[in-house]
Amino acid sequence: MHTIKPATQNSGYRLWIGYEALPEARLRLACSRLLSAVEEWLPTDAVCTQARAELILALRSMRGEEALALTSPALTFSVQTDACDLKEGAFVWHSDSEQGLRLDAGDSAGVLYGVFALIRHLRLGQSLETLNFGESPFFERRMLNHWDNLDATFSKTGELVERGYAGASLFDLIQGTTDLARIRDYARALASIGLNHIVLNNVNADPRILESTVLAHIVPVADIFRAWGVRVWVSVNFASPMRTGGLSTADPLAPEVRSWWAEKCREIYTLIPDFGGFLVKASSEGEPGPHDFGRDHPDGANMLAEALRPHGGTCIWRAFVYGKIEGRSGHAYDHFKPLDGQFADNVILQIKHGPVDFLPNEPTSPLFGQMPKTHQGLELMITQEYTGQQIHLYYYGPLWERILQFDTGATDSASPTIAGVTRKSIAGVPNVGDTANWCAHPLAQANWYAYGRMAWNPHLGARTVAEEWASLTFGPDPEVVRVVSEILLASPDAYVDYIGPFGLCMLHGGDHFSPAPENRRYVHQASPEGIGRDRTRTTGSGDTGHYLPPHREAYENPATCPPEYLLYFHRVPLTHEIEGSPIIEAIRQRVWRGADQVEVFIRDWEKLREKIPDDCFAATLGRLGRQLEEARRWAQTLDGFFTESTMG
Ligand code: GCV
Repeated sequence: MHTIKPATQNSGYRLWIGYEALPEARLRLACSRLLSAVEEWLPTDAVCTQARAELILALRSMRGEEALALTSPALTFSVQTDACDLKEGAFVWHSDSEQGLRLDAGDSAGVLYGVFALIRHLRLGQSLETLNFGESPFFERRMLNHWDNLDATFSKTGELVERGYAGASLFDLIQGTTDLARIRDYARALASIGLNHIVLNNVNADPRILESTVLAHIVPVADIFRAWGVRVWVSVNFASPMRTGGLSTADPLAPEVRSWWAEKCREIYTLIPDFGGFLVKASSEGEPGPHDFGRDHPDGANMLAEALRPHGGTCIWRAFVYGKIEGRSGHAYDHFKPLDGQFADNVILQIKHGPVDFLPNEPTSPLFGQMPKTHQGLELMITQEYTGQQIHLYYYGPLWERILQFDTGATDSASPTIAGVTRKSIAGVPNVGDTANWCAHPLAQANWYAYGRMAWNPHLGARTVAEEWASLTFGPDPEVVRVVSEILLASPDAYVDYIGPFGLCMLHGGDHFSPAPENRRYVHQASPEGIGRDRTRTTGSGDTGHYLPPHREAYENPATCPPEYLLYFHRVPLTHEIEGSPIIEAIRQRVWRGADQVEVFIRDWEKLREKIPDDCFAATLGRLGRQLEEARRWAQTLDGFFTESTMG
């Protein structure tokens, strides 16, 4: 099988939806036979119009140049958009090689997703004759939460996109000069992987987002997203009634505050009738919130929910709160669990995957599954704040697979996995910016793709998704698919090995990138007597007790605690054996093993020189080279630091 090597600059702009002629003649023929029937389809709304245009674009490209249509009769094609037994976004393809294809969907979005699925199946080499299949999205809201600042004046971290590593924001909502052509390409990419909600601005929210001029600038952006089945949201600043509304308070129980929000919602929904709602970070990391007025989280969330309710909107309230930094892992649990049952029905409590933050080497948050009377949502990072900032390669698929399928132990839920208890909503902080190839690191696109695919179907598995992405992005050459997906799949373990094995998390400096284990001694407590943080019930902070059985018992005992969380939950003596060596020796072996693995990635990537577009090949190689330097720096630092700190 051959791969055509496109030599275009910025080949990464096309993402996984740059269609080439299909390699197999029978598939090219099938595309050709279908095309004329699809051209006759007369859609009745904007979303189906996009679906039709996408299918025509794909069929024309995939059939290649030959006039194959001349040799075979055309197929028929029909679409039903109101199949009443199908839920929102769901679809079923019925195919008959003699006759043609029929697409049944629950709504227009289902038609669009059905079209993208058909194209994907054909590009992955499946034939039309076997295309009798249906799909239904798992999560109701499959969201992106942009952390884009309106401009640099509000940026706390000095970044236009907070924790963004791929250039500036795609939006310009203050001046209203957003590049709408690029937004169209962005919206198309989101639809191609089933994403259906987007929050445009940072949760550290600039109050100006609710000013009328800014709302007017959101309208054309929302119009584009709507045509691709994506609903727009904004993050709001809890003190907006004071900061932009001229009121003297933002107390959620004050009548004038409630009226202000109700009026603001009326204004928004007049402009954007399908507006999704508000995302809120409140009483967290210095952001204003109900606590400033002597109230609690439900008072704040329910007040916003009430203003949104008449319009069908939702309030997503974040559970990311912490008090004293050392007690951070237990804070959200202690605070929110007692509030179960107090949130309105159109509030979703959005919980980060980890109890500390988005760390790749911490356990899952114990809050999941423990608030049965509250809608819970899952928050993930696609951007790589703690996973190498798009300089290092870190494929999130394996971590997300583990999180989504983690059985919380909740006995009152029919589906007690984290995915099961957060079905209402999944959110990812995106890794894109205005850089030409979207994500800066060419292989970081795999994370964006994986997020959408796993939000659609959390049972897909990291390997399947990596292989799909590699094939759709670089073509079906088996060597390319194998090498790329093996590198992706090995990347998270390699990274965690050199930045903090066995649950040694947060060893980075304030930049969240470089090693600085001396900064937070409380997380590792390395000394000649031992290493690790005691979070047990018997002798430590008690965090193990936050989990439901069987995890509560498993985490409590070093013998049954999963090795990847050992030093997160336990302080062990230096003689503690793991992987056949005393703990410090095992740490040393792991950090160097991780760094060495990056050399393997480079050697493997080199094998693809002739098969990957030049710009993508070179950019990836450059980033892997930089990663190797950084990985060795990590290994050197941790090896030296832990050796020294534990010497008697
Ligand atoms: C948006 C971490 C990040 C902050 C982020 C915060 C949050 O602390 O470093 O940049 O702020 O999480 O999730 O609110």
